[in-house]
Amino acid sequence: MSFKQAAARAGANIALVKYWGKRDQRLNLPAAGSISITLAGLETRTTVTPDPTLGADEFVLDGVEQPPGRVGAVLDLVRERAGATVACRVESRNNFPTGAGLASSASGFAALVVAAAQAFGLQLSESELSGLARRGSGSAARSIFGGFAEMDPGHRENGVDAVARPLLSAEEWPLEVVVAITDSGSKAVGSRDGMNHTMRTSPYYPAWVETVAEDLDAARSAIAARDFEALAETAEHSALKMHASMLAARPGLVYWNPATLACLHAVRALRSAGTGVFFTIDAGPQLKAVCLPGESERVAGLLADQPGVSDVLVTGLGGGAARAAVP
Ligand code: 2P0
Repeated sequence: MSFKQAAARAGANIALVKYWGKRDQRLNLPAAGSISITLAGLETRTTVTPDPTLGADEFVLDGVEQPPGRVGAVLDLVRERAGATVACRVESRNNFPTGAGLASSASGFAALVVAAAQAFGLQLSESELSGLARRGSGSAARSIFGGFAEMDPGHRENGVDAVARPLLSAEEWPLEVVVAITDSGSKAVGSRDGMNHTMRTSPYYPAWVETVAEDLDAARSAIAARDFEALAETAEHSALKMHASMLAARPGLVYWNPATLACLHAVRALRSAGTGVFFTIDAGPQLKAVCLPGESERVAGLLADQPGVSDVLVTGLGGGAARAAVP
């Protein structure tokens, strides 16, 4: 069995039609599909070093040793395919704050599977990489692809059809993204716990799951037609509907803070006044504003002025997960 050190990079992604809930916990199969954009400027770089002298996997995130947890579980899947048993050291760096609703697990697991597959000499299709990334984190399946990507929930019990696919490249519709940072600390309830709590206790969860398919159809059509207004309407609806399902959980999950809400109203006012921008909010307090090309500077200026906003990040859409030079 041959193995070698390998590295990869992957961009974070932001869902425009949200993923919130699972149909299978063990295989991490989503209850419904989702559609996202992959970002250029927020990325994870990961190096996988197989090392026969290690007794167990090691995982270092942003210079801090972590329990290998799900990283080790995904490495097990890669090793199983490769017929290997050697332990690995995994070193990962995010160029954005970890754990604050900026989906570091998405870019993290996408980069991990690309690097690990290469480290163990596996030639995997993007679809296979997407399925492997999903086992680490559902949203990571989408970060294998650049631009606009759609996650299919699949129907098979073994989950082989629960993978993402590309819809449109970044170059074909180069939207811009402004992230308003309203709190850079780690979130109180992680996505996985939050979605499981919502599934168990929210009376609105069944309605959420039942209505995702129509949002996917609308978003897919809007993306194909480059219809920004239609995409804006669908994406804001999906985000607010997801948060409504969380708010109705017991106890309710409230990821927003006053600055999140100030940004939401600012974005709505801008769009009413003719600027091509819409908001989305994930399982954290940051607000993400998606803009037509050329609008992000103005949007960033306005969001930076909202009370409680500590920073704004401006970026565009980027490519899919890819091998990188070993640092
Ligand atoms: C999304 N989020 O579609 C949604 C919106 C957060 C809010 O995907 O349990 O960390 O690892 O599959 O991928 C976050 O969920 O959850 C997420 P797991 P993940 O982007």
